[in-house]
Amino acid sequence: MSSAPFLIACVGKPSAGKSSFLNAVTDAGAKVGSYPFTTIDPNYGVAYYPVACPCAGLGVRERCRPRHGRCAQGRRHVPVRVLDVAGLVPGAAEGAGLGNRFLDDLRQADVLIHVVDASGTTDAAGRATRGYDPAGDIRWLRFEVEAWVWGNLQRRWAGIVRRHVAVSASALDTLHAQLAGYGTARDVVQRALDKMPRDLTTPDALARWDCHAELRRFVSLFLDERFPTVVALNKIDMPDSDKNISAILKRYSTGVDGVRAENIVLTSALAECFLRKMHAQSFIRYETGSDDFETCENAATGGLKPLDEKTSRRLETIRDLVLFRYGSTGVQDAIVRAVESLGFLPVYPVKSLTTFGEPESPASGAFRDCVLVRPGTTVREFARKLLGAQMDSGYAGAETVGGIQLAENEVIVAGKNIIKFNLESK
Ligand SMILES: Nc1nc2c(ncn2[C@@H]2O[C@H](COP(=O)(O)OP(=O)(O)OP(=O)(O)O)[C@@H](O)[C@H]2O)c(=O)[nH]1
Ligand SMILES: [Mg+2]
Repeated sequence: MSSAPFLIACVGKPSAGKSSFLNAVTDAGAKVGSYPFTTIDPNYGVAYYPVACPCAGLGVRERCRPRHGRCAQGRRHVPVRVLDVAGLVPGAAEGAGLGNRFLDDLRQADVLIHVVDASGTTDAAGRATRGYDPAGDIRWLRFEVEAWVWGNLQRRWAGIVRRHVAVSASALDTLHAQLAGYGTARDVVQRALDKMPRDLTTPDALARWDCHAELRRFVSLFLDERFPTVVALNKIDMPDSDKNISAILKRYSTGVDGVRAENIVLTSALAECFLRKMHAQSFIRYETGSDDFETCENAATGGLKPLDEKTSRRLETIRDLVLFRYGSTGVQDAIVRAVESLGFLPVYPVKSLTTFGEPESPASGAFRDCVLVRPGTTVREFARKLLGAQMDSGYAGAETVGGIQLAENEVIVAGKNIIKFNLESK
């Protein structure tokens, strides 16, 4: 598959639990430490976005064989990449802490998960403390990301405007050229521009933009479009988290600082890591996202090892403080929100609409591929990603289930997301 898989970047202050979150949702095995800046070089892992697979409804569940990820009982786990970067501190855009080199690691991310330490036991620099109010962390982190993008533009703004005027470019062309380094599609810049007052986006208006006013305002709108943010209020297993969470949910109920209320999730990365480990060692039976686990004492089937008292107590605490109270460890919800906040859609390219796999050999498996595509992606854009140069030489149309033809400029939507491309045989 030529298209790069969806990329989620975990950001946050040191010791918020970014690496723990990565370990909770992937097999990355990143180093975790109770001191700031445990992570310096970024860590990558692969997590899974769960979605109902079309194999069940089309009666080919037994033959469903994803090339990447897996499908169990009609529930498909689509791989998404997760990146964990070094901690950010206030002033990072100006070089504080480990500086803005780490902001640069975010350039290719589709969406950010801001991991916040909700327990109030680490200060803004990630140092151990007590009674810290984490409510402000969401605001300053957003400010730093904004200052980073703005700073990159502002330093060159006079030259950018001079050239813009000299070649009589449109505001869209000029800004898109400048923001392409953030992996930005043209329509993302267009959507941000659409939110600016009309008279500020005419071709000659850019020359009148003040760096600290109009440009800054545009950068903020651009960030909302380019780096949507899911906030993971982490360490919900700790004593003071409850009251901090209530305060944050109240403050963000109307959506400010680039965060929408529905994009706030509650997590315990530590609990998830422990449950996964116990499951891997056959002490418990646990499925990510669920609200409970089985032990050898209450399991419906055998095969689980007995627990010692200490482990048993720790599991009981997780059950009480996390699973019963919040319904899950929340880490999977964070992945789901991250993918869905952008409205990404799973699309299944197939070679046959009868076998949903290879035309002549059903045994080779069905629904081998699933690609997450941006909302608004057209059949043509998807074909180009998938077929590359073949698109120019042999493209002969596209169709979906029921023999329905799809026009090249048609936007791909749910229900028409199993797509067969017809190619001219030479
Ligand atoms: N109680 C509790 N502790 C957690 C949780 N998640 C992480 N921690 C602890 O918080 C500390 C920091 O965790 P890391 O995952 O290393 O944090 P980080 O954000 O990657 O930190 P840096 O790499 O320094 O930026 C460790 O002691 C973790 O065990 C959680 O959900 N609950
Ligand atoms: Mg780390």
